[in-house]
Amino acid sequence: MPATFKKILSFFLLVLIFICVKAQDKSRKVISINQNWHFAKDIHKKGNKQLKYTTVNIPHTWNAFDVLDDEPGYYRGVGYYKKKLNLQPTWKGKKIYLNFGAANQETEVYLNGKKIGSHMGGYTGFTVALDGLKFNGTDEIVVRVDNSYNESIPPLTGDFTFFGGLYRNVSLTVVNQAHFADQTYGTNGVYVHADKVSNESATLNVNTNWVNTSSFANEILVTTTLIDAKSNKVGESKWLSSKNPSININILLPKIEVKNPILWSPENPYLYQAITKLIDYQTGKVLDEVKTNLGFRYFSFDADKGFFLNGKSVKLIGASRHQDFAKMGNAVPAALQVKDVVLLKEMGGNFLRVAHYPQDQAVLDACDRLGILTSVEIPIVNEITETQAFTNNCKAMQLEMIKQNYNHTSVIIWAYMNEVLLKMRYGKEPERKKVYLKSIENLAQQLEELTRKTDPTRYTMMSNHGDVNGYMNAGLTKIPMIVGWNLYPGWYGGKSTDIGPNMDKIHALIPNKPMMITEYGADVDHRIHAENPIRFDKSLAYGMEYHQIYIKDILKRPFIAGAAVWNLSDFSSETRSETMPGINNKGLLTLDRQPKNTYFLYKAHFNKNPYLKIGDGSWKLRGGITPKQELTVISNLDSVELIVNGRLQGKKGVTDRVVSWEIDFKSGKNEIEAIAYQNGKVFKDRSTIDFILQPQAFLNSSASLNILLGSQRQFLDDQNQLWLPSKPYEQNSWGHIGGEPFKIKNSSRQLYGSDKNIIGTQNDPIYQTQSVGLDAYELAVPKGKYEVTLHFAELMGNGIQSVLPYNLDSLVAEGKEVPPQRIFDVYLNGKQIIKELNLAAKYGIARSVERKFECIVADDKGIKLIFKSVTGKPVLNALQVRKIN
Ligand code: GCB
Repeated sequence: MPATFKKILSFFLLVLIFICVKAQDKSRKVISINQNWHFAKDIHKKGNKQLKYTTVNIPHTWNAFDVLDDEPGYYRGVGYYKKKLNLQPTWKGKKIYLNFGAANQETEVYLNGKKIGSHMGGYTGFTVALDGLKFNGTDEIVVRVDNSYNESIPPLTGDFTFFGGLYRNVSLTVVNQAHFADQTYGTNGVYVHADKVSNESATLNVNTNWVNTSSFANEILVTTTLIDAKSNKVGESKWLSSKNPSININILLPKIEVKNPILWSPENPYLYQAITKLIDYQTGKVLDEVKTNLGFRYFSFDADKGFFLNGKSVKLIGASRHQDFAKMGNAVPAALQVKDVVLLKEMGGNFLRVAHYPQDQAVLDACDRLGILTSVEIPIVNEITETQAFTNNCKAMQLEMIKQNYNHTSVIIWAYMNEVLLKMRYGKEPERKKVYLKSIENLAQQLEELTRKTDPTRYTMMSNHGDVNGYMNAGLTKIPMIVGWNLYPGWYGGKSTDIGPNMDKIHALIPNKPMMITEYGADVDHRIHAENPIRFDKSLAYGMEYHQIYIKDILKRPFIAGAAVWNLSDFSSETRSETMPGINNKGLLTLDRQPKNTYFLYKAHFNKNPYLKIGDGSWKLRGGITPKQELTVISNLDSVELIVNGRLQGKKGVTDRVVSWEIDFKSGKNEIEAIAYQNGKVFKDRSTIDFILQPQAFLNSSASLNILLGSQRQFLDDQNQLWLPSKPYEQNSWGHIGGEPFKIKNSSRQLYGSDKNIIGTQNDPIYQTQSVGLDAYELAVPKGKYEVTLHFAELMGNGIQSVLPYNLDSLVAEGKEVPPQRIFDVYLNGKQIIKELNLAAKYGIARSVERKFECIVADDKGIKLIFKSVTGKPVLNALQVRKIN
């Protein structure tokens, strides 16, 4: 080995030793134990004896994959995790805690076969003391987690998947016997908050809880040093105990006064740090040390003028967030969770509704760091159980939420009920219903009091659905300090333009209460496009229209303190059907966090930097029967020039951040460039879009055609095949003859096709629309050999899921559909290819059926499919024609 290399190596070794010694010196160690657990599902619910264990790493959920299949439902039961602990001999005599970021939803913890702790509720952290360790290499922990329904634990129901498992980090904390802790709430026991904050001064309060498990006899000194972002000391506070301090101590340190604090805000999320130490006064030895980041800010809500931060009016704009991610369920590494906050920040958002439950500490850490204000809530969703056990669990959760997130500067609101009148119980028993409503009011009142008492520095909030009178009559709008409204006109009911007038009405009815729109949104399936968007088509274009209207109306009204889009990203909701079964598509981002056009729209509105984006840039494969189609550019610049395939389309002014051109696409690749100028700077965006021009008289040698019947949308399927809407037949062209688009009314809602989960396919939109009662399908094609594929699914009748699972305008959906009475034959160029097809009887309701045929066209009569009824009306959902020779 060359001498210089040796030198470098020994230098690094020295550094490593130094780092290790430093780490060992630390009075408090937190050691991740996420790796190498043994896991087994208790599918027989018989205990863990005959279970088959596999090795997993945490975060882990046992539902990551069973929600991906086509069948609705997922495993809700027991799972066991076990692990041998790797304990360092130097930890003997120390206090060791086992920390869980969360486990969904009931947990029991065993050490060497003995139960040492338990926890109820899936979304808050908890800590178990590891007392009685043997330190002989055999210490083993077993964690039993159960995500079954439990009527005592919220959420009882909800539009999201209750993934089970140890889905947040698990760690050990090793501390001296005298240490900071507030074990009841799973925190380190140090709580900081600032008051009397202004530009000139601020007061920092540090409340410490510490335990002295081995009855440490010396006096103990507790200190907090406040440092700024450059590590300059800004203030200090000290407290000295008497000798023989007691076992549990709660001490509020003398206040720290700070002069001219740099205030925390979305523009400047400036963080200080409080370093709090527990010191042996005699020896000076630091027994424990906890570091807490904090910012100084003051804020208020006003019923007429909205939200104020540090004395300035600020409109809260952002989104709600669920914690799951594509193919991971809720077991998502912290880095990905932080990325969500970064995406929200880049969008120009300043607000995150952490919904419908507390989330990973990494999320709020990121909000503190990036300047995103937040509200956090416990998961009382849709309904309650009127029992003491349920009430107790709600209160315990509320306390855990507040204590565990207390130090986050970003938090300004604690919330506790979401649409609690949505699943109204006892609808047909008025007297019993009154009692139920009273129970809800009581629970709300108790949670409100508990919250205000535990944390008087923040606001409280409850989020209601659109039944304004219902909430007022139930006394619920009086209780919280802010009322949040989840409003969906233009989606579940009404028109998008109703949002402004609706809010005016609510403000007039409850004039003294600050309010926010805590939810609004429309399903947008990123695979679906429409030239003439309509409600429920799930197209990007409809989502754009919807959000444009809402943004305008929200910005116009100062009394709307803030608004949070539902949702930042698509999320798992196993009970949903619709175009992507199991997923709620209201995200601005997809489940794997790809931005949709709606995200770009928010970015153009709220990110102050110059911005230009070809909105339809991600629609990389599109088509139509004419080359003329609209192309949208999203920008916050005044005007934009568009160049298509080298030809300037002219410059246009931008209105409400959007500008569109009708352009002539050519078949094949189209090079698109958008250009804008501001203050001598040039901004550009480019995109290449493949266009399939589907001529009226089609079919050259390589052509193929994928057609949706009863639909007006374009669909890009998972195999990247483009499906275009059918059209009525014209001579020398192609199209359907006869038939009506399938339509079903779900209560007062006219759905787009069907919302049923189509079994046997991931490309549900191919089957969710159909032509009913069609006579024929004709295609004028040149001579040759063709493959003709017919796609069917019976859409009528009660299949797996026949109604919208979520019923926000409290309309009772019709549960029953008339069972189909339909049998039909199909002929291809005169030859019978399908005889007496009875989809319902043969395949069941809502199951995809694909039938492929070949035909040779020898004359110039083309392809003709004839549909003949035996009983009822024939149907066809989609059709593919491909020239194979
Ligand atoms: C709501 C609920 C939320 C749902 C959302 C929707 O009002 O609070 O949990 O996911 O509507 O998309 O229907």
